[in-house]
Order: sequence, then C-alpha cells, then structure tokens
Amino acid sequence: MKRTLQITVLISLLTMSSFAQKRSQVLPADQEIFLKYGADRLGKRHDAAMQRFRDNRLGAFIHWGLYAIPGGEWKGKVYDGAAEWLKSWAQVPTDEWLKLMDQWNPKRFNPKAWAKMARKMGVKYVKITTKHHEGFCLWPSKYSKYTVAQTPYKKDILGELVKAYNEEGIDVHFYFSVMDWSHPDYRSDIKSKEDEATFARFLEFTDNQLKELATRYPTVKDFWFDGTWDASIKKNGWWTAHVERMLKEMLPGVTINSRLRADDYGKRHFDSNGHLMGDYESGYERRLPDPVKDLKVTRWDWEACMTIPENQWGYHKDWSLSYVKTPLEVLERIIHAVSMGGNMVVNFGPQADGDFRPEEKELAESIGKWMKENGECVYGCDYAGWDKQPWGYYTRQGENVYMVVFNSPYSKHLVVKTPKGIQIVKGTLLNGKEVAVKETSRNEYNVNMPAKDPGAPFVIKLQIEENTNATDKYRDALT
Ligand code: H79
Repeated sequence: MKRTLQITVLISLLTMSSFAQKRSQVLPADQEIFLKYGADRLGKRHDAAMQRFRDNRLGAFIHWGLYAIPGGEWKGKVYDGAAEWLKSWAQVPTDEWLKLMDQWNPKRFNPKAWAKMARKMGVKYVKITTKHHEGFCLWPSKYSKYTVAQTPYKKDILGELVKAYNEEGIDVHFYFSVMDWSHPDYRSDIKSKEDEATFARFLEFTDNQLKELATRYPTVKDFWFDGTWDASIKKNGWWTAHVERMLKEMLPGVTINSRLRADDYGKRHFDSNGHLMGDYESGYERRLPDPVKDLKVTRWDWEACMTIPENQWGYHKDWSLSYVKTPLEVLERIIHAVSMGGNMVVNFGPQADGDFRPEEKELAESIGKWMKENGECVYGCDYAGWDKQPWGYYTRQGENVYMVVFNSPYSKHLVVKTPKGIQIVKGTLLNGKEVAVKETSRNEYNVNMPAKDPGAPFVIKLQIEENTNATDKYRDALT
C-alpha cells in the first residue's frame, strides 16, 4: 500500500515536471498543482477593454532612447546587432553611455506629425518605450537621474506623445523594461542575502516608476513588459503577480502582456499548470505562428511584434547589414497574424533628431494606403476556422468571411472549402462588385478572381449562411 502510494507520488511528480516544461500544455483540473502566483484567470478576457485591444489588431512600436544617437556605431566600429543593445555589444561602461544624455536634443521632434503618420498608416495603437534596458526614461521620473528632464531637450517626451496620439484617437501602450542597466541595485541573479536585499530595493524602485507612469498618464491602455528573463526576476514570481494586480487596480481595464509574468516556480508566460499568465501571449517576437501547425494559439489572445530589418528595434544607421522587409512582406505578416486571431505591431526606430528615416515613412504610407481601402478585413476581425488555402488568408467578422488574396492563381479561380454546414451566399469585392462563386462539390467552391487582376493583395468578402439541417444534395461514395 505504502509502496503504491510512493510510486503514485513519484509518477505524478514526474508527469507534473514534464508538463511544466511544455508551454500551453494544460493539465486536467484534478491534476493541477497549487500555485499562489499562477494565472489569475482561465481563458480569454471578455470585457470591453480587452475587446478593444483585440479589435485594434494593428499597432506600431516606437523604440526611442539614447541608442538612437550612436545608431549602432561606437568608437568608429559599426555593430550589426540590435542598435538598442549597443551598450552591451560594445561593452560601454554605464557612466559613459549615460553621457549621451548631453546630446539628447531632438530638434525635429514633432509629436503631432508622429500621431498623424500613425493615423495615416492605419494603426489603432502605439507602443512606446518608456524605458528600455539602458535605463533612460522618456518621462521626467522623480525616481531616476537618467530622464528627459536632465537633457538639453528637458520636456516630457512621453507626455507629449500620449497627448498627440490620443488626440488622433490612437491608444497608447507602454513598453517597460524591468531590467535596468543604469540602476546600481539591479541584479541578474540572487546569490546572497545581500543580493536579496539590494534587489528588493530595486523592485520597490520599479513599483514606484510604474505607479508614477499609471498616475501621470491615466489614458494608457496597456503595459508591455520586457527584460524579465533574468533569474532574479524568475525567483520573484510573486512580484510579477503583484505588479499585474497593482496596475489593474490603478487602471481598470488595463491589459498586461504575458512576458511580465513568472509563477511560484519561475515558469514564465504559461504557469506550471499550462495556463497563460497576463492577458495575452507576447512571445511572438519577429516570428509568427505556423498557420497550420500552431492553431492552438486561437485559444488565447496574442500579439506579435516585428522589425522591418531582420533585428533592429532602435535606430541603426546602416540597414544594409541585414535583409529589409518590403511593405508587401510586412502587410502579409499583419494579415497572417489577424487570420490566426492575433494582433501585429510593426516597429519604428526614430532618428536622434526626432524624424523618421525615409524607409519607415514610405512603409507607413504604403501600408496606410492599403489599410484605407481594405482595413475592413483587419479591424475587429478574427480567426475564421476554415482550411488554409495557398492563395492567402481568411479573416472573419460575424457572418462575413474575408479572403485576403496574396497569390493569384493561373486558373483564375480561388478554391474555398467551407466547414460542414456553412454555405457561401455571395462573394463581393470591397467596392461592392460581385464576383462569381460556383459550388463545385460539397463544401467546395470556386470563387472567381476579379476580371482585372488587381496586381496587389486584394480582398473578397464572402457572405455566409450557417445551416446545419439543410438537405444535402451530395452523396457519399460507397467505398
Ligand atoms: O526591445 C526589443 C529588444 O531589444 C528586446 N525586445 C524587443 C521588443 C529584446 N532583445 N532581446 N530580447 C529581447 C531577448 C533576449 C535575449 C537574451 Fe540574451 C538571451 C537575453 C539573455 C539571453 C543575448 C544573450 C542577449 C543577452 C544575452
């Protein structure tokens, strides 16, 4: 009896630890382990603020900090790694790095122009780096010496941006790096009692900065945490749960990314029972789910973010060092994300003078032009649940299913396979023109290409009918 018990305990411990390794693997409820700092909730949030986050679908990231000044070059050497990590690549001592503050004076910075550019691009929200790993704050934090207030520019950049974006009807989200290279109390691991006390002071400092941000800028809709992978933070999972609750108490409806969170055992994003922590998964950085294999992502909200070059977030003076995506490739990633029930955030790294590089301006304009005509298949849309076809992606809003066509076939018709019980009533282009839809067999259709190939990605809107008890004119083959 005792032996059986021991074996049972052993087996369940083994299963538990192997489950804990696999993200998103959910344990049967009776096998879950008790967690004080695990997920606060099971499944998606359904309140209005979360719905707004989801419906927005397209966002922009702004990475702006001292790193924009050297733009990837230190003492005559150009580093091809991410520009916002230059301090680390070139091993620049903290004092020396922070001296860049004397040069922070963006003469061409025009928050209204930034907001107009975002609106014209069709983004519904902008995520701004309030403080990246370097520690320089875009707001005049009273808890740090390294802020815009101590630069020649002096003014509150973050405040100016929040106001300008909000005036254009654009939501503002805050990026915040917990890891802070400028703070003497930061520790990457806790190896002694002393580290523990020092790091406790650092966490208090971080709480103060977060409370300051929430109080000064109450229209902020989201906090996106980064720099949370160090052992010191993983060993303080309680603190990540506390931050999520603190911000939610201060700002009802605020959304928080999963990257902040670690549970009682230091398991990140998904807790040891396999449940997502925070409101949406934020692991898709510069990559996307596979449209066929990763469909489990539709079980939770998620947001992907991407750079235009391979991996440059802050301004880098030489984009020729890596492949630069074309506007079409960026657009395809946006649609791909929406078709999988996610949001997409496209990154911009403004120059030190406060202007955007020409490539970014062109990209914003080009995406905006397309979104103006076709945004209906993006905003408020979700995963359709139909089998992926080689011509492109489906998105869905209510009874409308959108076909977003990226690859025009020579056959001049697009094959559509509907799930059981769903019929297509009609197909139209977004300008209202009808396209012929021919039923070819049970739940299979040929949808005609527009008479003139648009020569660019285009959208066909399918009006559908769900009819589970219709009489079926097709017979199964007797094989
Ligand atoms: O802000 C942008 C990036 O600077 C930041 N997140 C986006 C949005 C980011 N950069 N890298 N990472 C996040 C992932 C961290 C990678 C690490 Fe490492 C691997 C940290 C520790 C191990 C590489 C090796 C960098 C430091 C050591």
